[in-house]
Amino acid sequence: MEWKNLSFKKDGNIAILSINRPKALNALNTQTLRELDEAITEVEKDEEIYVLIITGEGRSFVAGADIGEMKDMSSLEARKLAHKGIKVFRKIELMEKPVIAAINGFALGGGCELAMACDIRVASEKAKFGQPEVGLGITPGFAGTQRLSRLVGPGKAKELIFTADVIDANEAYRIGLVNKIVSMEKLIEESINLANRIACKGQIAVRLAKTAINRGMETDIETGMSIERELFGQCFSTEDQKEGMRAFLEKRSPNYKLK
Ligand code: CO8
Repeated sequence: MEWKNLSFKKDGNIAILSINRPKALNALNTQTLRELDEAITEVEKDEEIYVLIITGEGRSFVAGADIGEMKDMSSLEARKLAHKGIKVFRKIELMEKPVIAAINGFALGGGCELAMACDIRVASEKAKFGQPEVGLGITPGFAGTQRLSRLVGPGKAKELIFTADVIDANEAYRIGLVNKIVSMEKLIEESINLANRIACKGQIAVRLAKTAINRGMETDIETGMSIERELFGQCFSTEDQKEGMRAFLEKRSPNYKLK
C-alpha cells in the first residue's frame, strides 16, 4: 500500500498506520483524509490483520485539520470537509477490528478527534491534547463535541472546548481521555504488546465485543443488554468458541481460526 501522506507496516497480525506529513505536524488535509479512508478499507479487507495501530510520524500525532486549507472555505465547503472527516473517523470506530491510537505528540483538534475514534489510546509522555478550535473561531467539526463529552463527561468536555486549553498526557490520563502513558521510546513497542495481547484471543469474540460496546453506548441499557445477548449467542455458532473452551478444559493454549 503506497500513499503520499501515510506510511503503512504490517508485522504478523498487527498493522501500523502512520500519518506522515511531519512538516505540517501531520495536519489532516483533504488528501490525507482520503488516503486514511482508503487505508482503512484496505485494513478492513486484509484478513491477516487483527489489530490496527494508528500513530504519527515525527513530533506530532495530528495537529488538527489543515488550517491553511480551511481558511478561505465557504460554509458549504466546510460542511463537506467536516462530513468527510466524520465519515472516515466513524469508519474507524465501526470497523470490526480493534484500533489502538499510539499518540506520540500533538493530538489537537482533528487529531484529538482521530484518537477518540480509536478504541484504545496509548499516549507517550510527550503527547498533548486539546480541542483548540474556538481559538480559531470555529467549533470542533470531526465529532469532538460528541466523543469528548462521552469519554470524559460533558462538564470536562465543555471546559476543554470552551477554553481551548491544551493538556499534557498526565492530565489526559487523569480525566480518562487516554488508557495509559508510556515513554516516547517505548510507545510503539508497548502499543504492539497491547495489540498482541488482543491478537492472541478469539478474534470473532473480540470483534463482537467491540460491536456490543459501541452499539450499547449509543442506546439505552435494556437495548444494549439485548444486543449483548444476541452477540453472545452468535459466539456459540463459531468453531472458535468450541476451541476456546476445549483448550481450557484440556489445559492447553487455544488455536483460534477465526471461524
Ligand atoms: N494546519 C496546518 N498547518 C499546521 C497545523 C494545522 N492544524 N498545525 C501545525 N501546522 C504547521 C505550521 O503552520 C508550521 O508550518 P510552517 O513550518 O510551514 O510554518 C508547521 O506545522 C510547524 O508548526 P509550528 O511552527 O506552529 O510548530 P510549534 O512547535 O511552534 O507549535 C503547535 C506546534 C502548538 C501544534 C502549533 O503548530 C499549533 O497550534 N497548531 C495548530 C493546532 C490547532 O489549532 N489545531 C486545530 C485545527 S482546527 C481542527 O482541527 C478542526 C477539525 C474539524 C474540521 C472540520 C472541517 C471543516
